[in-house]
Amino acid sequence: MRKISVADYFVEFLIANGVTDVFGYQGGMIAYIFDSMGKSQYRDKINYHSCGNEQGAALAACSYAQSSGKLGVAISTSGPGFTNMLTGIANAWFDSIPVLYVSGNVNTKDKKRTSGFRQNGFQEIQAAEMAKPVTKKSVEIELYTKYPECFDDAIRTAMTDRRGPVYLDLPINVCREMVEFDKIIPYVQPEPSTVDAAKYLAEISKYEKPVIIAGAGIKQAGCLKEFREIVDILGIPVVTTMPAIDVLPSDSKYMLGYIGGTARREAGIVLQNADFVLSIGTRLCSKQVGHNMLLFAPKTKKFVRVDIDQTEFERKLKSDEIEVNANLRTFVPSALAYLKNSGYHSKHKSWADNCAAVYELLKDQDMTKANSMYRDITAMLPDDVNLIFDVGKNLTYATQSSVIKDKTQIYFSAGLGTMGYAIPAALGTHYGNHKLTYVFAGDGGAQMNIQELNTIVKNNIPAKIFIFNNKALGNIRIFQENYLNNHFVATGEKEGDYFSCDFAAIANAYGIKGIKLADVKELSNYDKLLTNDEAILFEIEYDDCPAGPGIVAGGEFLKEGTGLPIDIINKINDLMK
Ligand SMILES: Cc1ncc(C[n+]2csc(CCOP(=O)(O)OP(=O)(O)O)c2C)c(N)n1
Ligand SMILES: [Mg+2]
Repeated sequence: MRKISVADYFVEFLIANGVTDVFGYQGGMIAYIFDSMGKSQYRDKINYHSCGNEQGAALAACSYAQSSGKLGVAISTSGPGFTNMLTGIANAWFDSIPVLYVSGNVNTKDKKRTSGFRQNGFQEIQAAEMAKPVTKKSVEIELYTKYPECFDDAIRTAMTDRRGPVYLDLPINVCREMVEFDKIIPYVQPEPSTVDAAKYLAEISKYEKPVIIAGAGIKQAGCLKEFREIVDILGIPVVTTMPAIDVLPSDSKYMLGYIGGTARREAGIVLQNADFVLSIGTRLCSKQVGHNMLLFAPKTKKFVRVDIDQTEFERKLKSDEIEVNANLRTFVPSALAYLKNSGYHSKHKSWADNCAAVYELLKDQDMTKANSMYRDITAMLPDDVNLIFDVGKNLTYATQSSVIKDKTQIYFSAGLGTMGYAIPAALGTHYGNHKLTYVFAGDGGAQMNIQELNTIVKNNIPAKIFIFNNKALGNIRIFQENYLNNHFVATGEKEGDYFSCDFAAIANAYGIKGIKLADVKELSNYDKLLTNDEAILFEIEYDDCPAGPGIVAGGEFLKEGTGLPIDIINKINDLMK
């Protein structure tokens, strides 16, 4: 039997579970945990990363988990430390990311509990209650809680089934308690129950225009390689959701881009003509499917939805949809085994070729200057890197036009859509998979967690950061154009009530080389800086431009929006017949 403090036990528990990185920020109520991580016996087994703000730490833990496949961990003090962290917790919740969030709290005897007054202990806050709606489990640890079981349950909950965050409220006196134990047994992922995918796959050959809708769950389940094999064997077009544009490289002949409100046209056109849809690894939120289900994939005769989370079927997309509640960790291998064992031969070459031809026809349509910038920059980047996007019109350009190479992975705040995600997320991907990370953000989003530039430079992280400075909250200006009669309030520097800044100068102040680019072509002068081991920030000032085609999900993708030449419309109509 060994006997150590709860704080030491917590650190040993993380180490036993393969956690090598913890993101956080100091404070009195979390000082015992930092103290333990700093002890010589743990120092070479676990790294703590002091961020500039708990929100940065909480978001870094998200991209760490996504890029490593491991549990993310972020820690903070009570009160404001916890409230700063809450945005990251919500991000992990909506994007199904397994992160353990821990914040300190006042002594258990000083908690206000159910009393009517606002606060008893200094910086006390009812964190567990606040975290409850955005976590799989939120636990207020009490004195004499069975601490080892509590930590085991936390990791199991975060990592099993549909993944997501767990929050632990860890009062300061609990950290000082002692735990007696023999050995820490690490969490082992249980095998999900098996599913027979054959009967759903066998259906495909009965239809003429089948399409796969692929979501980010494919990446989370770790079955990207098998998914790509399935696509090759089936030989049918794939449309993705916005967070899943990297499930196939951009140059795959089956890749048609993503669907939804900020998408380009090609995926929407193809989906509107599909007679069979297999949707896997996505909950298909309203941003992707629109609000009128009759307009979503309207010609579909069979719609198969595979989702790990039974509760998602409460939102019916089609009254006769086939609902398959399955973990892709078993569904995808089962589907692949069926295709291989049955010697499946694709019967859809001409349909797939026609869809690829639509893609080709539209490739240079709806391209704004900003779209071209994203296409040109990402084309210059090596394969097998991390691309992190922020939120705003810049995200639309990024997902519409980035060149995604074979092994490149993308990250952004999808469900929560939190500006300020991208810069701290570079910390997470760096420690998560040690691949080169490229950050793309707008001026508004970049300012929201700009303090993490300091964390990046002080930790010698070779993040390559691009700030697209249109001196405006461009995304909101679209809203003002469409719904508020061009009444631009608090969205543009030119109106004098929104303020951008000199990002290159700020980078220099933090100790990162900051370079202003008048034109993306100038990047070729800096090609070494794009791949070397130092951080760099490029600021690109440009005039705010539209984000085409501007068709809401469920709209008429061929006809609406910024408009297409009539000969292209006719050719596409012929191809989709
Ligand atoms: C934390 C947060 N606050 C506000 C918003 C609302 N919002 C969405 S996009 C956007 C504008 C983003 O501006 P910028 O980062 O400059 O990007 P741009 O649209 O100009 O490319 C705003 C304010 C948000 N998504 N997240
Ligand atoms: Mg902007």
